Amino acid sequence: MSSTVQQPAIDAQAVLRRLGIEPVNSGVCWGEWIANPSGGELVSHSPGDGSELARVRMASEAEYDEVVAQAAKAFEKWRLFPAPRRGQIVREIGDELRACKDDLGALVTLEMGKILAEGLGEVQEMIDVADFSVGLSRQLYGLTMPSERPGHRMYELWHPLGIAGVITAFNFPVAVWSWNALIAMACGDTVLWKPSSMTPLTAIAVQHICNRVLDRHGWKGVCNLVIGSGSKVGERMLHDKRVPLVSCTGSTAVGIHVAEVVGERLGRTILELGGNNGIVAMDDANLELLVRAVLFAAVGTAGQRCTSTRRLLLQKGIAATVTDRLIHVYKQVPIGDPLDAGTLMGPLVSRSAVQDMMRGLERIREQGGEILYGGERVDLPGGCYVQPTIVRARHDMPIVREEIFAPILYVMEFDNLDQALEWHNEVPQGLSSAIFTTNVISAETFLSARGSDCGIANVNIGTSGAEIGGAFGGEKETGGGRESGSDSWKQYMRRQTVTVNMSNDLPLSQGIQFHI
Ligand code: UN1
Repeated sequence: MSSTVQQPAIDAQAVLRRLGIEPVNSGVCWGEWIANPSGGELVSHSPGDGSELARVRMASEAEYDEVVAQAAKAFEKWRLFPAPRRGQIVREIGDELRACKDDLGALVTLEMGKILAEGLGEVQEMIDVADFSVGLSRQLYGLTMPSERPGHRMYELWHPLGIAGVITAFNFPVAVWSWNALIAMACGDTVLWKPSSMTPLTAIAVQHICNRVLDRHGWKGVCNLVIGSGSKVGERMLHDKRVPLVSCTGSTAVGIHVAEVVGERLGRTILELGGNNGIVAMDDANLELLVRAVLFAAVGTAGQRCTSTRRLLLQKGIAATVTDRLIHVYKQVPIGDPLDAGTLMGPLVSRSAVQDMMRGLERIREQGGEILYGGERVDLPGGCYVQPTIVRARHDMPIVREEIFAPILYVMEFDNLDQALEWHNEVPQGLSSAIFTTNVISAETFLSARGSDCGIANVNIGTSGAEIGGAFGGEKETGGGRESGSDSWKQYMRRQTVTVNMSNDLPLSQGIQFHI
């Protein structure tokens, strides 16, 4: 391990300025920023060095209501604006994102702590979603189906749904908004965003970008921002019948609450909750690829992706070699300022995240886990740095079933694929998974109905770093939601099944006769 303390290559103040961030900002906007909102003040700190970046005035319940009223009003018109023209507006948002990719990527790094390469990757993910969404705006296809009745025609129409509520987490502070918002916009919905209180500035920067584009076209109330406390603004959104869909990324505990409250009013939810992702590595795996993939998936984003690899199941023939190689590479991971191009692992998001990791490690030790590498804090400015950690674990340690949002990798040794599948699937979460093998039978078994039970299953690729074109999400306690690519768009629309009678008769379906 080498620790680096260097002057950041990027001027944080200049980045903030270029993105429209002031020392004190309104966090409430419906196209117009609400001046000096009254829901209290939030201070955004950089986990990279603990410094204050800026302050944000949060929404009170009354200001939340004002924004929702504007979003509802805008929906009345936006839903009638032709979808391909909505797509053009999304395209311009994509262009603006391209133009400010460096700054927005740097702000993600400054505010959340992921390394710059990953901050830039996150903005690229938004650009990719924008491109996808532009195409989608001309492809909101419904099926047609043959009617069983003579002289009848059946087909389905997809209509805009309403206001899409989007609750995002700190770890992907802008990409996850784009998965929802840019698709929802093409679908004709207006969007109400409640970002994590840990990353308000990235949200404000994105709102400025959207405002710029929407203003040019005379639209207000299409993209809306309400930064506020979960207990006030978040709860109000969950209970709000004007918001027919709430898409929430967060912990399983939060997701259960969202499902209960929104479900009670029969609103829709899209839930993207905890992951506890495993890689199964067979004796015949390409070990070069495996070690590189584990490094990115377990150490990348300091283990704070919902797709991070947390469990590495090694077949016994390669277990010792792979474990040794991993310890060797873990020792060389440069930890330090996430803005520094040489850094591979930045800080955790906050000091309380460091405490959670340390408490987790105590429980791991109590349950018989053996720390093979890491497990310590790293003394760098801000106090949010830790070592990436490898633990020799047993699959039946209770803590292995939990998601600890930190760079802790459990290594376990198995005998055969059947045992590996059993262990792989026995955790309550079901987001992402992978197998490393050069044997087609092992690979196909992993992908079969008795294989991985996750929403994402990869072969010879780690568990993180999914492309936007597929549907993203997982099963079991991950919540069942799907976002971003494939046909995820359907959740942001309402389906109308249409039957048209072009005859002069009234035949009934199922052959029913009903005459006087
Ligand atoms: C998340 O961690 O919430 O697949 C999202 C990935 C990224 C998205 C992660 N494309 O790792």
